[in-house]
Amino acid sequence: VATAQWWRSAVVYQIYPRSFADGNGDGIGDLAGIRQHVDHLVDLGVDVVWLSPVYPSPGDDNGYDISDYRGIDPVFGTLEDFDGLLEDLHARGIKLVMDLVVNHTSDEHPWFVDSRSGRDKRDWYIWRPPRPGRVGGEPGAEPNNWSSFFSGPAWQYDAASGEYYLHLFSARQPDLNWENADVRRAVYNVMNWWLDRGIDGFRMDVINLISKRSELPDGPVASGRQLGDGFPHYGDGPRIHEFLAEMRREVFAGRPGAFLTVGETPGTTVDVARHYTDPARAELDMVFHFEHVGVDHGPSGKFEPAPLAVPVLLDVFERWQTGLAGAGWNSLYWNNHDQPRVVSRFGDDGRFWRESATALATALHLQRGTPYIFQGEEIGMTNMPWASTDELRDIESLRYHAEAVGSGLDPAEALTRIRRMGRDNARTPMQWSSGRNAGFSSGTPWIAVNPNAERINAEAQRRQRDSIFAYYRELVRLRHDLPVVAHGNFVRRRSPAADVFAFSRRFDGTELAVAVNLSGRAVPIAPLTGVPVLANYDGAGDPATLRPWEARAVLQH
Ligand code: ISL
Ligand code: CA
Repeated sequence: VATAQWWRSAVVYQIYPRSFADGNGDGIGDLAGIRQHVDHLVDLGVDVVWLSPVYPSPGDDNGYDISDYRGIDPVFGTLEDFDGLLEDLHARGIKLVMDLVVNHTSDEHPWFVDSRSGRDKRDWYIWRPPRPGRVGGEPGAEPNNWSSFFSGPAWQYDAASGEYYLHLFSARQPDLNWENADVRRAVYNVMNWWLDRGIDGFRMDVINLISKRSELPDGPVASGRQLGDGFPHYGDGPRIHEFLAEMRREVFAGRPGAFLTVGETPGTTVDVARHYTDPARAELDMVFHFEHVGVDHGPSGKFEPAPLAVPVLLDVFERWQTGLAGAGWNSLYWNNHDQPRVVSRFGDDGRFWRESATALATALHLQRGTPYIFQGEEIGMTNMPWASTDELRDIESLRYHAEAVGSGLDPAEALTRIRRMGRDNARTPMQWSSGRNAGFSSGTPWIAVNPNAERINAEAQRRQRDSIFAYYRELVRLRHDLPVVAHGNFVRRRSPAADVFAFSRRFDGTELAVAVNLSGRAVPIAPLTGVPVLANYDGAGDPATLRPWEARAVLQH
């Protein structure tokens, strides 16, 4: 296996810096805090850290609105602190991947300030006049009907010029115009600047949205909705493969080292993802697709409740595993800073908390692909029992609440939906200990600490043999130690029970067989034959039955 694909046997750990560890007591996580917890990453055994944005930012979307691509926001520290963190990680054999947010900038970025004032960089963003016959600024005068990901139209009127600018996310996140070669060159310069500083790659925010159809046509309007869906005109857009190949040439070609590029690609399909990740095409190493985290979304979006059907989830996994076999590579994730906590979402964070967290981890980590662990997932952190909107910080949830209540939804129901799906569930402080503020900060945390920190925390689990943390450590070790986990093919096994995920992996004469019960009931299985390598229950149990949320893996030579 080519060393160029070193990430096949790697596990990535995502740090959301604002919520990881606060080094200076101002209530906000920072680089100094991360440096105090490198041992935790070493214990877990991860190979790579993906660091969510730490660049200067007004903070409209917690750092995903960047006003300077070549600096560190003072709230997180300094460039010296950053270099120190990079050195600490490298000294322990851990690589560092930065977040690259270049579909849009902050409205305070000097490029946009220049563009808005109509100077040289006007064409660096996407400006359009009002719809013909309409007066700019009036409802419905937007250049097209696209909605923003954060509610409302994707256009902001600028009275000074009489034009609108496009923002797929908040109005404070104007979209860059990738049609302009100067924009592309400026982005590649930023990437080269960070790589020259020693980092090991990039996670690329909504990278499959950067190429818009220049005519910007109206999108389809779902029944009962006002605004349209622009995705067909900007998702996996017309020049996306060209741009990614150009980026690869301008940034990575000829650069010595072992890098990782992972694209965040909402809405992409298996067929397009095979193109993105086929090594022969030299675009991206892997992408995050969203199909498995969309299975419990209702027709009107993520906040509309829809029950999980486990067989649907498993079919999604199977389709991506087989679809990217041969050429291409999967990223494997349950959680990130945008998703609710998986043990609460697809597991059982009450009675079967430990069993379901470890079962879900097994189902993911033993697939073919590169697993990502989001901070706190390795200790089974749960969703937060948000008591009121005052506790919420996320722009998406707050906008959703205002819009939904504005159109007649009961405020209590809106909050219930946010409690289930809101992004702040992922952003409560990392639970280091049972102490004050869960050991996250000596000050007042910027967002509430989950009251269950007393019971669920890293300090306790690092001491326990049968903790969720110990189990994740074992999963990481298996990927490192067993070539079949890193390189084996994937074959789904039919199972007598619909809620069982059964599959095998084969490599070089070795077969790994896996069976995971994704339900809280005992279910029948076809017995696995081989040497047990992993189990989340003590004692063998009945070979033909999986206990609630039981996971087993065996090896045959
Ligand atoms: O969580 C979502 C809203 O339902 C996703 O659609 C999310 O907005 C989308 O995955 C893009 O996410 C990325 O870009 C956003 C940022 O808010 C997210 O935190 C980031 O991961 C804009 O930069
Ligand atoms: Ca701080």
